[in-house]
This record gives sequence, C-alpha cells and structure tokens, in this order.
Amino acid sequence: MNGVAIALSKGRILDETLPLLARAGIVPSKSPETSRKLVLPTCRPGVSLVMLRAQDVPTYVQYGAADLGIAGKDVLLEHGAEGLYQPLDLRIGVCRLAVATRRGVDWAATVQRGARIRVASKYVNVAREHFAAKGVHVDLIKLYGSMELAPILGLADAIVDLVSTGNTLKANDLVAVEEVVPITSRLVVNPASLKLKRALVQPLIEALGAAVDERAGAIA
Ligand code: PRT
Ligand code: MG
Repeated sequence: MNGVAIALSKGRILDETLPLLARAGIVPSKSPETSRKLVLPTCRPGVSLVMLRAQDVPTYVQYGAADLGIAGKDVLLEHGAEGLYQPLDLRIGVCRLAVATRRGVDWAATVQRGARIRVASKYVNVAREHFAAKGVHVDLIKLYGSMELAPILGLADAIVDLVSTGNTLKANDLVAVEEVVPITSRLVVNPASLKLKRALVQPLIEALGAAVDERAGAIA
C-alpha cells in the first residue's frame, strides 16, 4: 500500500481505541463497529484502518502488510512480536493476566505437592514461561475461549486468563491465585515502515503519544 495502514481488532479494545484515534486526528470514514468493510479510509490523507482478529494484528505488522497496529500486551507476549517496534503504551484495555483456580482449592499446597498440574489457557506460551520461571511443572492445555469452564468441569486445575473487574471469575466460583503480568494495549510499528514511510508514520506516533497524555490528563 502507498499510504499507511493501522491494524485494529473489532473486539472490546475498539471502544477505547476510536476515541484515542479521534484525539490524534484519525477518524474513519465509516464506523468500523458496524461497517462490513475491512479496510476503512480515514479523514487523514494516506491513513487507513484495517480490521483484523486481535491475534492476527502482530502478524500483519510483522510482515509489513500493515504498518502500525494496536494490540493487547497479552496478544503480543503470546505471539512473540519478534522484530516489532513498540513505541507506545496506549494505557487502554487495562487488565491483568492471572492464574485462577476453583474457590477453596489450596493452590500453594497443590504447587508444593510437586505433582503435575494441569493448566488450561489461550496463552500457553505466556503460561509456560510463567511457571518455568517459578520452577513449577505444569501440563498446558490450549483453549480458544470460555477458559473459566476448564476448572469447573475438571479439565484443568487452573487457568491463565485475563481479569479486569474480577466479575467473571466470581460468577464462576473461581479466584485469582497468582498475578502473571499487568496488561495494557500497545502501539506496534513495522521497523521498515518507520524507515521508509517516516514522513507518514512518525507524525502518527507523535499524535497518538500526545493523545494518550491528553486522555490521562482528562481522567486524572
Ligand atoms: O473475539 P476474539 O477471539 O477475536 O478475541 P478476543 O475477544 O480475545 O479479542 P478482543 O478483540 O475482544 O479484545 C481482547 C483484548 O482486550 C485482550 O487481548 C486484552 O488485551 C483486552 N482486554 C482487557 C480484555 C479484558 N480486558 C477482559 N477482561 N480481554 C478479555 N477480557 C475477558 C477475559 O478473558 C474474561 O473472560 O473478560 C473476562 C473477564 O472480565 P472481568 O471484568 O469479568 O474480570
Ligand atoms: Mg472478542
């Protein structure tokens, strides 16, 4: 593409991303929430938005199919995000990755017993690293959604999942027993795009940085 493309995902981060983009002077011609178009021009000449699955954002930016992207740190950690420049913490999509078990389970004792523990997660790479760093042996089970069900149905002893209010865990009689890592959404940039399209990309990074600060000021 001649201009620059910013990769976004349609899920929950979008609600916070669109106002941030608007503050940075980037307004799509049609609403990405309702439009079926996957490439949306914006009011900013040469800048378009592309709508992807959250997990695909780092891949598109890595290959330069999109020049910039917005993704949760959870997605970036799980993906690896190799070679991606990450200039900005956008301070949206705030949550944390945590280990959770059924309420009443003595997690510390389970870990100490040294028996193989089964952990279900969409974030198997992050979970593997987390437990390896603690020297805890776990068998990982990859899931694609509704992780909360795994301990309830006995598929796993614990899950690694995102928690924000904690309401979902509570509703399913689960409790967070370990924090893995705090999460926010990040701006990712293809390094070649930054070099070759600097005139378009650099002002975008600066405008977004200013928008993040402005938003923080407005909230404080
Ligand atoms: O729908 P799809 O499979 O494509 O992916 P997705 O739904 O994971 O992605 P999307 O686009 O909806 O956005 C998810 C991104 O939002 C994550 O990658 C995080 O960076 C960010 N985010 C922030 C969250 C949450 N907070 C969050 N609470 N993503 C998911 N949740 C879920 C969590 O998995 C759990 O089921 O909300 C539930 C817990 O919420 P509380 O408030 O009850 O604790
Ligand atoms: Mg979703």
